[in-house]
Amino acid sequence: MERTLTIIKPDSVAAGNAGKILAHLEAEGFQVVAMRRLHMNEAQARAFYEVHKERPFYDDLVAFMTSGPCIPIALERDAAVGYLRQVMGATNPEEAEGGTIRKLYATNVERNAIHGSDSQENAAIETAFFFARADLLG
Ligand code: 3AN
Repeated sequence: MERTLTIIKPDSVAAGNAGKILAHLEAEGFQVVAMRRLHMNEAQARAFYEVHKERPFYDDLVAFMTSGPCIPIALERDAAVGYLRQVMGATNPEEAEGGTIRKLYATNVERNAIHGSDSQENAAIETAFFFARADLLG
């Protein structure tokens, strides 16, 4: 079994899509290991997206991610990292395949419904950002 990290982003929570997205993930074989709701502050959002700090969209991304509560979830499944990327769809929903979460629920390239870790290494780093070791045991 492999683990990855998703975030149901503020656009999805505000639109009332969190439950539908979680049901979609469960139907795709993901199990919830740990889950929480939080409204990120600016320092948290800047730190989470630090890899993008030189990108032109960084400040807007931080503003969006702090605009309301989000739901980080540690997920488990065979080949979880790659499979979540597949189920999630392309960053830009216009380019996402039919049936993917972003095709179904994203608004645009920024307000794109969910996050998914892009490697096993980043999954471990991002999971540790939101959850304590004790949350992840068992
Ligand atoms: P992904 O979420 O598909 O891994 P990343 O890691 O390249 O994509 O981007 C992280 C987040 O930054 C995206 N989920 C999206 O909210 C935002 N983002 C990415 N590219 C753009 C862009 N060109 N314009 C605005 N926001 C963007």
